[in-house]
Amino acid sequence: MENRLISIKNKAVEALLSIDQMTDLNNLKASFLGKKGEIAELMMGLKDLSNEEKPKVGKLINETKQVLEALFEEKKAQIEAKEIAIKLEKEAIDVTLPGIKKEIGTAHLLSQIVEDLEAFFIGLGYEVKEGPEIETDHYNFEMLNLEQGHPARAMQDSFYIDPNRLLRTHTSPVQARTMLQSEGKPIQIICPGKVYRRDDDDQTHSHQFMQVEGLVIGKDISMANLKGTLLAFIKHFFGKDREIRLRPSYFPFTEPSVEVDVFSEDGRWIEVLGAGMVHPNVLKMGGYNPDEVQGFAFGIGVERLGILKYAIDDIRQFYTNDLRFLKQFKGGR
Ligand code: FA5
Repeated sequence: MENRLISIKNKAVEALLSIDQMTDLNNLKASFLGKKGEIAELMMGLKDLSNEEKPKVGKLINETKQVLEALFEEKKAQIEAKEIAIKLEKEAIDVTLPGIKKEIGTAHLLSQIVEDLEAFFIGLGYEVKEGPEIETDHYNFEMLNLEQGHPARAMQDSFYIDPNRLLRTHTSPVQARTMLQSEGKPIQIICPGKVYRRDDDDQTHSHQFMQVEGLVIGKDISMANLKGTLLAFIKHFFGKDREIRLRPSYFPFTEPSVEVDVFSEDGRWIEVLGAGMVHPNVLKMGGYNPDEVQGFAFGIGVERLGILKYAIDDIRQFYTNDLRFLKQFKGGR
């Protein structure tokens, strides 16, 4: 019997060496220590022994049973420890790993310039207005003293959708719309937005670009008010005393008219805006009496301002979405 018990013990030790899963352990334990296991089987055999042998053999079996139970407990603890270690490793967060950085974009340079202009003019008491990009011939030209067949229409070669509608060639139609809405009351507005022309693209021209229109109407408005406003704006925008010049010019909707050039870093005069005193015909069409009120107006080319301020070599840089270009301008919102 003793040999039998030793061999059971050895068998268990050997079997335990080869497993590392809890389910295998439970099965193995049942085959040795379960109700129908080897130990139970030996216990059953006790009844056939003599009264003298019974306690002796019973004791031996019990001892073996206890050894086996201890072995199984030990293995169970080992497997549990291993399972916890695996779980911990899987769920571990390495706080020293670099994080995932979210890149935060910035407003496009053109938007930054427009926002700067808006802030400046709002500070002077102006309101910001908007108008449609698809305009009627009526507002884009006729209300601005450019009737059908007027030779000056050729100055703004246009994209027509049908004989009456076109992509607006300038932001000036918002002047006419605002005058009609204001019903003779004083006006002080700016209007930023996109405009379109059949201009050939080059370093300083684009077929689509941005303007900021300005219109002031009231009593005793003079050319001196226009000049003072433009000089204050240019000083604000460039942050220093840039050299500028006002050139006499012609627009059908202003009289007298000027164009304003700013001296660039590479020694060129670059035209940034057109302006003038609102033509009496335009005032009349807008519902104002030119004998009682006067007005000045201007139309600023937004890209041209950017080109001058940041020494940008080509207007097309604004539209090609090259991040290397855009990332240089991280101001704004
Ligand atoms: C006008 O568009 C007039 N409506 C401006 C105006 C408003 C005059 C109110 C008087 C009173 P002009 O065509 O010159 O004018 O354009 C105004 C500005 O837009 C120019 O000075 C220039 O800065 C810019 N600009 C004109 N054409 C282009 C173009 N193709 N690409 C980029 N900028 C342009």
